[in-house]
Amino acid sequence: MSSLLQGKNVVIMGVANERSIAWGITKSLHNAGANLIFTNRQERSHQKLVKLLEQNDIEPKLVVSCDVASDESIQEAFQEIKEKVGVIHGLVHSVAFAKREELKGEYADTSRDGFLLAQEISAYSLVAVTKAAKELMTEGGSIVTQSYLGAERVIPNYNVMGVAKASLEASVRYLAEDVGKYDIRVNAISAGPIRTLSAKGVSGFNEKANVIVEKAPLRRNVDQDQVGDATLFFISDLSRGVTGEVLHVDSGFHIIG
Ligand code: NDP
Ligand code: N5H
Repeated sequence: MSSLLQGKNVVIMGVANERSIAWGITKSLHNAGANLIFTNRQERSHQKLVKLLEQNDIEPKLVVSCDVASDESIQEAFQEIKEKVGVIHGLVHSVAFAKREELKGEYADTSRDGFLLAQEISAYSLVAVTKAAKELMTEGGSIVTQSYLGAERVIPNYNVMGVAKASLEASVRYLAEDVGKYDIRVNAISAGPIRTLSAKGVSGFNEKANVIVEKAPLRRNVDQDQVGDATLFFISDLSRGVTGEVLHVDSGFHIIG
C-alpha cells in the first residue's frame, strides 16, 4: 500500500476479466489509494468486473457503460462521471479490437472495413476519450494507453492492428502537445505478450511469448501486474516530467536486434 494516488479519481476502460491488463492496472492503482471509475462495453464484462471488485474488496466510485464506437456513448459516460464524480485526475485506455480474420495471413489482404474498424476502436477511441476526459481534468491529469511492438516493427499476424497501434502511438504525441498546456500528460505503455481474452485464439501468440523467454534481456515474460505498476508511475506525479512517451514493459525485448 502507498498513498501516491490518495484522493485522485481515475477512470479505467477495458476490464473484461481477471486476465485483462486493465485488471492488473486496477490492482496497482487501488493499492496506491486511487478512487476508481470503470467503463465497460459488454454486459458480460460488466458482470465479471463487479464480481472481481467484490472479491478483492475494491469499492468502485462508479461503473458506467461505454462503447467507444459511439460518440454518443462516450459523451453519456463522461457526462455521468462529471455529474457523479466531478473532477478526474487520470484515465487508463486499455481497449482495442480487430476482426479475427484480419489477424492472420498477409496485411495486403486487409479489407477496407477491417482497416477502418481497427483504427476506430483501437486508435481514434483515444482521441475521442481524451477530448471528453480533458473537460473533467481541471486540476491537471494523466492519460495512459496500451500499445505493442507491432506498431514499430512488422510482426507476423499482427497486421492491421500494427498499423492501428502506429496510429495510436502517433496520437499519443499529437494529443500530448494539445493538452500539455492544461497540465495533462499522455503516454503509452508497449507491453510484451500477455495471455488475455483478446490474445486467445489469435495465431502466433505462443511463438511470440516463447521468443521473449529465449531472447529478451530478462528472459521471462511480463505480466499484468508489471504493466499495472508502470501505469501507476505514469498516472502518478512520479512521472510529472514525462509526456508523449512510449515506455516498453517487455523484459527489454525491443532492444535486441
Ligand atoms: P482484454 O480482452 O482483456 O481487453 C480488451 C478490452 O477492449 C475489453 O475489455 C473490451 O471490452 C474492450 N473493447 C473492445 N471493443 C470496445 C469498444 N467498442 N468499446 C469499449 N471497449 C471495447 O485484452 P488485453 O487486456 O490484452 O487488452 C488491453 C489492451 O492491451 C489492448 O489495447 C491491447 O491491444 C493491448 N495490448 C495487449 C497485449 C497482450 O499481449 N495481451 C500486449 C500489448 C498491448 P468488452 O469486454 O466490454 O468488450
Ligand atoms: C503478434 C501477436 C499475435 C497475433 C495478433 C493478435 C492481436 C490481438 C489484438 C486484438 C485486440 C484482438 C482482437 O480484437 C480479438 C477479437 O477479434 C476477438 N475477441 C473478442 O472479441 C474478445 C471476446 C474481446 C474481449 O476482445 C476485444 N478485443 O474486445 C500479438 C500478441 C503477441 C500480443 C497481443 C495479443 C497484442 C494485443 O494488442 O492485444
